[in-house]
Amino acid sequence: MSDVVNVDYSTRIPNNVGLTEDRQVLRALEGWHPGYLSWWKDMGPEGFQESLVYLRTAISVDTQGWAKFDYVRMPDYRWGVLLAPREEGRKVNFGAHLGEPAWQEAPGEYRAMLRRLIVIQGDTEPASVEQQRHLGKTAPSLYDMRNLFQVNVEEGRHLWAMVYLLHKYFGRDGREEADQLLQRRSGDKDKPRMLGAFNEATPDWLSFFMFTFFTDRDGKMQLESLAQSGFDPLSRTCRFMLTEEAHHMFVGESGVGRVIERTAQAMRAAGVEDPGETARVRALGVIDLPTLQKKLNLHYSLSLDLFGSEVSTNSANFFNSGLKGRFRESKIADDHRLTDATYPVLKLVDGAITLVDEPALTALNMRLRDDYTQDCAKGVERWNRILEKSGVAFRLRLPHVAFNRAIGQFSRAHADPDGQILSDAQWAQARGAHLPSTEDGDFIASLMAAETRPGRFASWIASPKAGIDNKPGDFEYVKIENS
Ligand code: BYC
Repeated sequence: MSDVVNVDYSTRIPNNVGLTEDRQVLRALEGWHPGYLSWWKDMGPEGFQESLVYLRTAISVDTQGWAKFDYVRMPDYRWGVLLAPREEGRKVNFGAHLGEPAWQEAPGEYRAMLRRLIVIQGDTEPASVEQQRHLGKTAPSLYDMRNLFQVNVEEGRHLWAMVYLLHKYFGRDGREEADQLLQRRSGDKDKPRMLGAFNEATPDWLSFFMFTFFTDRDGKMQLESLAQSGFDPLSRTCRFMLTEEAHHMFVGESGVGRVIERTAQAMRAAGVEDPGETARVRALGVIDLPTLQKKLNLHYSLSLDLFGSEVSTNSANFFNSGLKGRFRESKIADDHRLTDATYPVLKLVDGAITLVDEPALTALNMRLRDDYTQDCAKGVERWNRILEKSGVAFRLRLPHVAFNRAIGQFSRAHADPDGQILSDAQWAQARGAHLPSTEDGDFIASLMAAETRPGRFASWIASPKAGIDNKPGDFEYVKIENS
């Protein structure tokens, strides 16, 4: 464990924001660091804190520095403050301030709104670490264990990224918010994390892979939108976070893909043709495809809730004020003000799901959610190609956006995965067919036994196509005996 009293912070925190000369912020971060480490110890990965993990550490944002691989004990990981390089002459690219120089300080009139956006983004990062803290003990391989820990330390770094902005640009209330980010806890009754999906459990590795596919992808969409921000330090921070985020989604997509591949292999080898014969498939020690679909339904619908209400004045204000743009705003060919534009929004009208044109400004959450759905659909297609190649007669699909929602238009109704509105009684009956039941969870849990021999994988998941950092198949990604 590092000696937090005598840490040389100017070298300890890799940064490209001139921390050594910025005494005030350096002191604020020094003050925050012990609390962070104690949070990491209490709420970070359970066990393995003294193990040597083959991790990628970002020490600068250039191609040489952003992916340095080496063995590191997680508490000694160098959580850096790294922003994408400043673009000379960058402007506000959308909203009422379109064309004005981007802000290098928090704009006074939007300070509270901006702080809230940063705090919400910051809150999700430690939340996901808390949700995943038990998983190390049941890792299906050292390769997967290493990927879990990589995701965890980087979510920690993303928290640092937001805390830096709070300390640097928001003075005393920023410091208070930074402290509170270490106080809330995922799933806690009294001090929950801010957004719904971040208070759900991540009970097993299939959930972890689904989470990194679906929920980290919400992260990607939100970060892409914040990367457009007229508040330049937020934009630069998010741009660099996105480079790390790509690996998280790779972990999710390839993780689920490997589960599918293994199930298909086992079914073929045993001559099981009907994917609906779940008992026979489960007896092979793999996860049956209908259960996989249920997990997908759950994680997709929880992640849709993270986009907020379809029609939202908050989202209009975020955009108008130049703080949060659309997905890849600068590549969209329109006026970037949206004062007269409309956007079709799916709404519940007289009990029926109907497309209604709404002012584009208030429909920005819906638009981002649509972009997200398209991005998810491409991944699902790639999963289905694995099934197709294996000759298994089953296809995964995204459920309708009205399915299982707790936020927005459809939180007031029940719908099945096809978007048929159901009565309470119909939903009570149908629920078990579309969402994981306790029994499904118990079955998955029964497969979750750790496989810690280098190069070996649990029965329910195929090996990856390539190692991390081009390492060979039997590479010891985590040296557990060091614990
Ligand atoms: N749960 O106008 P509304 C990531 C609240 S993930 C609970 O509908 P708005 C990551 C909302 O706060 C990306 N509450 O929505 C992934 C508001 O409360 P107040 C995280 C919710 O504000 C994996 C009220 O309901 N980043 O990075 O337009 C691992 C009415 O809100 C929820 C961001 O989200 C919910 N699901 O949009 C690690 C970006 N949804 O103000 C990391 C920053 C809404 O009335 N956040 N509410 O008290 C935002 O842009 C927006 O706040 C939201 C909501 C898109 C979240």
